[in-house]
Amino acid sequence: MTEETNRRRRGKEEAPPAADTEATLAEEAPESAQEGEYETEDVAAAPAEGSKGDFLSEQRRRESLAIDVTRDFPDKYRLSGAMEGCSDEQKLELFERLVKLRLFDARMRKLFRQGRFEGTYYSQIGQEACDAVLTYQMKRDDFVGPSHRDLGAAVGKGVPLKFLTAQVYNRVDSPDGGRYTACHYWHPDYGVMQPATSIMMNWIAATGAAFGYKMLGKDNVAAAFGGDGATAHGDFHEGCNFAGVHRLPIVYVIQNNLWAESLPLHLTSALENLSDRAKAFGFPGVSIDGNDVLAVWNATRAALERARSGEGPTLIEMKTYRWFGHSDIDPADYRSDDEVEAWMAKDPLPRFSAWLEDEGLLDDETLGGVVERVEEEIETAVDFAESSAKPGAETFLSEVYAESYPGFDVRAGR
Ligand SMILES: Cc1ncc(C[n+]2csc(CCOP(=O)(O)OP(=O)(O)O)c2C)c(N)n1
Ligand SMILES: [Mg+2]
Repeated sequence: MTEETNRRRRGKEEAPPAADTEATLAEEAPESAQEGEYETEDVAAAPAEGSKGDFLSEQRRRESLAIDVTRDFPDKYRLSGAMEGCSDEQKLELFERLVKLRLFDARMRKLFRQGRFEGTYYSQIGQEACDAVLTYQMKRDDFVGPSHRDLGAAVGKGVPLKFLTAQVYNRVDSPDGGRYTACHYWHPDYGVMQPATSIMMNWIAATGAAFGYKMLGKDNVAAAFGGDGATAHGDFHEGCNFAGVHRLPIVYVIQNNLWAESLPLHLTSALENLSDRAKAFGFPGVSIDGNDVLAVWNATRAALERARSGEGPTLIEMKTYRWFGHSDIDPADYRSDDEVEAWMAKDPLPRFSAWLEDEGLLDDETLGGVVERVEEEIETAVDFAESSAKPGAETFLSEVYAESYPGFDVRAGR
């Protein structure tokens, strides 16, 4: 670390960061694993250059940095200012949700490498502030339309981790009964819809929910989340246009992480600020640092108030970055190491924790309590998911058709 790095915590140099957390997150193969069946630390013990071992050790390096939520960062990214209308209790509760997102994500990444669940895993690490800070402020019966990288949308709104873990594992205790792609997080009781595989379906659904609220005269609001790449999809434009015409109670969030799978932003849009797109729809657009919790809080709070008071939609572009591949089957070698490192230095969690320390709200003891509670919830959630059954083939068409399909016995599956 250079001189410009701030050092905030006593004994930081001596003590390895978040040692307890790392110990708990150590990769343990399940008891049932045959030798060689699951990844172990040995895979990366002596990597040859350019080998798979090299790649895995780099993944692990990033993961151990990610879970050190009070690590040092360049002074230029230090936060200052206020969180409008946010109580001290709320600031700490929000911090705990962000830590939960980070540690859960790191844990799921390891469990995926161990083969504990199938398919793939879409990591949100680096982008947590963009969705959780908004949905944390919503009422439980408000509507959230998340996308495929929006673990935070559900956790911010209070969905317990056990349901989300069962979703990743495709088990019957998932709200979808274990019949859908991993990381498409939702829970109907918390007003969070399940993202569809087709990008921006959620944008349209949230717009429809906002239209419904307006027609029924309710004071609810909706929020929709999408990526930079998704703003080139027709549904983005149709949804925004409709919301502008009818001044709907909705907050639209673009999480601009510079890439859509391997497609760079400059091949998606010629704009520098994607919030400029709002001009075409007749409502305000704003671009902010999506890794600055204070900026995200203040912008989303204002947009939610605007929506709830009947003034109409807002489009917020949050500039952010995913630390890992599009999903965990993507090595993301289309990005440069320098680009990744530059964004890792802007990690939203250490920036927010340093601000909380400056405000006198966070100390080592408080942090220890947060990490302990979060780790306990994660482990309980993993146990819950792993002991939940896999769905049987007979459930394949359950809840697909409202009534039986002509010529087909839905219950019998034939
Ligand atoms: C209509 C549609 N087209 C393509 C895909 C495949 N797909 C899934 S995610 C994705 C990239 C989305 O990029 P972006 O909107 O920037 O979100 P990010 O993954 O970066 O969070 C693509 C192309 C899809 N699911 N639906
Ligand atoms: Mg993107």
